[in-house]
Amino acid sequence: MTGLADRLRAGETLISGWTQLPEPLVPELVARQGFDAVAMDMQHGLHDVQSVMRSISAVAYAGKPAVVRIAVGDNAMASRALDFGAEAVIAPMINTVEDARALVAATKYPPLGDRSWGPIRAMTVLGVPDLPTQLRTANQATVVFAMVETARALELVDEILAVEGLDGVFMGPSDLSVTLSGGKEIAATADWLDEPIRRLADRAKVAGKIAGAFAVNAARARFFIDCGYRFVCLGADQTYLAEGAKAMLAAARGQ
Ligand code: 3PY
Ligand code: MG
Repeated sequence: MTGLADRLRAGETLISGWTQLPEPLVPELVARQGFDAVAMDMQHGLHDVQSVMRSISAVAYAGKPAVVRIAVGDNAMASRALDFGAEAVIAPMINTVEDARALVAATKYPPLGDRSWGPIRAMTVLGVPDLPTQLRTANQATVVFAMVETARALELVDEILAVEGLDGVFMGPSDLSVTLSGGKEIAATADWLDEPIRRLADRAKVAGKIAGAFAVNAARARFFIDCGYRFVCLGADQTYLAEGAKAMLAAARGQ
């Protein structure tokens, strides 16, 4: 199986599932529904270190790459997620060049960063044959996304994109709506976000980096893809469950 990084670097557009429930059977089930990858959310989701470690294995068992969104500033966890076998890390609220540099330092081996050595579990999950291969390939085989989801980050987008070793930026439309409206609105699908959303994809393209985004629904996923986003995370496990249950029940009631 070609890895997530290779597919994204080759220019493919991928749609990932998103999970928040701290139970490895859920990401495995999501992985088997045809998504290109599955993300575990440690920022707003209920995942913890144990559930992420076990979920990465469950997603690998389903033949898909695992992605982890860490909590704000938790670069130690970013490094651990890669050591557990995650192929990509999404870091929220990257608002300064220093935030982006610290993220790269934790997630890339020298000379790009200071990632500490200890990848035995990752090598087992990903089938890396030996230590020299891991050292030679890991920086290129892992994708590190900085979330650009605030007014502050948008102002610095070119500088953040220029940080060496950072593979891409990732749009968080909810936080963007809250910060751009000065705390007056939460509106992940509002029309007035379209311009900054398009701008982020355009700036990433100019910088030669990958643009990712979180889509609250399928229509929004289509919009992000049309804007040039190539790693789109769609919905979340709690929504899949709730909407599937409601639709099935309504159909059974003839509604
Ligand atoms: C946002 O929309 O702010 C996100 O972080 C998506 O998960
Ligand atoms: Mg956010």
